[in-house]
Amino acid sequence: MPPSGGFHYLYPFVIHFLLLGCYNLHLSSMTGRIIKSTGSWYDVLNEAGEIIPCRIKGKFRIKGIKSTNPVAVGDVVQFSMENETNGLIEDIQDRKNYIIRRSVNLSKQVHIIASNIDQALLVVSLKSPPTPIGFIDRFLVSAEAYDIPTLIIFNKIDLLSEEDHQELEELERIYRKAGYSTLRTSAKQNLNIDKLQTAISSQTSLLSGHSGVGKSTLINLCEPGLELKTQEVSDFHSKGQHTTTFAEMYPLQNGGFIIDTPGIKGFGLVDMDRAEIQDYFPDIFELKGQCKFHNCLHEKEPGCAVKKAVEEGELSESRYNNYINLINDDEDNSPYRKDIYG
Ligand SMILES: Nc1nc2c(ncn2[C@@H]2O[C@H](COP(=O)(O)OP(=O)(O)OP(=O)(O)O)[C@@H](O)[C@H]2O)c(=O)[nH]1
Ligand SMILES: [Mg+2]
Ligand SMILES: [Zn+2]
Repeated sequence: MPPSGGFHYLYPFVIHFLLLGCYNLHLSSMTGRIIKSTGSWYDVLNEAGEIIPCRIKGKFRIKGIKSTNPVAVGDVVQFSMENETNGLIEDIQDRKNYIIRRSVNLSKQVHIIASNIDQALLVVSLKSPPTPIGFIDRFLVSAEAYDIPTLIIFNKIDLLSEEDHQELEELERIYRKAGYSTLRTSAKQNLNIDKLQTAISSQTSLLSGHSGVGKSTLINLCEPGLELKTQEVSDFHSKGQHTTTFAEMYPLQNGGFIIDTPGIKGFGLVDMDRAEIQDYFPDIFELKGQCKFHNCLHEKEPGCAVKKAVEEGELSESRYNNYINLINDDEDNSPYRKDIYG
């Protein structure tokens, strides 16, 4: 006779509740957010702050886009428990926005880097490695197309010579004039990390930029507990690898999320009409109403207010030239179109 024998009449009820519990596990749908995706498994952060490894139930088709990944970091999903530890993703809530790149080999397919983003932080370094200005404009066009505000972070300020500083000031002037906020940082000297912390607080922010510009290093400084892997630029160049290998979202202690991504080399514009591209250059968009022709593409048309602004030094030549490069982008031959991680 067990010491608690007096309660044996409760056993059928206990078993009944246990069974009911398991039954409910299958039936009740919960809401969570995808914070990591590794092949066929997804980490879902539930409303209680727990991480539940989940698989996908069936196939998802996303209206309008053919993507290589059906579920992306940042997605809000409905899921149910398939057993005590693992869940099944049943549905994806409509995405507020998303940022995509063309997939490496399948030119018609895209890869969703992340979704439901409040802001993008484009990390740029003028040195070690230098970020081409064409890449900055291409990224900004994509973010504008999805209505994602972008803060441009010039990192590795400690490496700049006096001459480099002049170039930096020129870039800051160009992008501020186009309506973007910019921030100078040095992870090495702890410069403006407090400002970066303020900028990311209570927001879902996506960090993007070339490999080695310091994305993971900056996140580690903003949120010290994370200890993300980082690597010397010379080390990964010799190995031809980037350090962060897939996008992952981290909850911040003071609210909000930060998404670290692998460095991208090219950034293909997806499904954009030639005539539409100017709308994603705020500094060109502002002038287009003053052109003689309403359908002016600002190439060789007479009475073009955009070209006049370039001649008068009101619009930067680099922004204009990058715009012209984008509208004349040859889908098959452009190096950017191949969009290789690097
Ligand atoms: N001098 C200097 N070095 C920096 C700074 N920020 C980062 N680094 C160094 O740059 C190297 C690359 O930094 P990571 O944070 O790994 O770069 P990443 O952008 O995350 O690279 P991927 O994950 O490959 O995309 C590391 O050795 C960092 O210590 C900085 O402000 N100044
Ligand atoms: Mg990294
Ligand atoms: Zn024009």
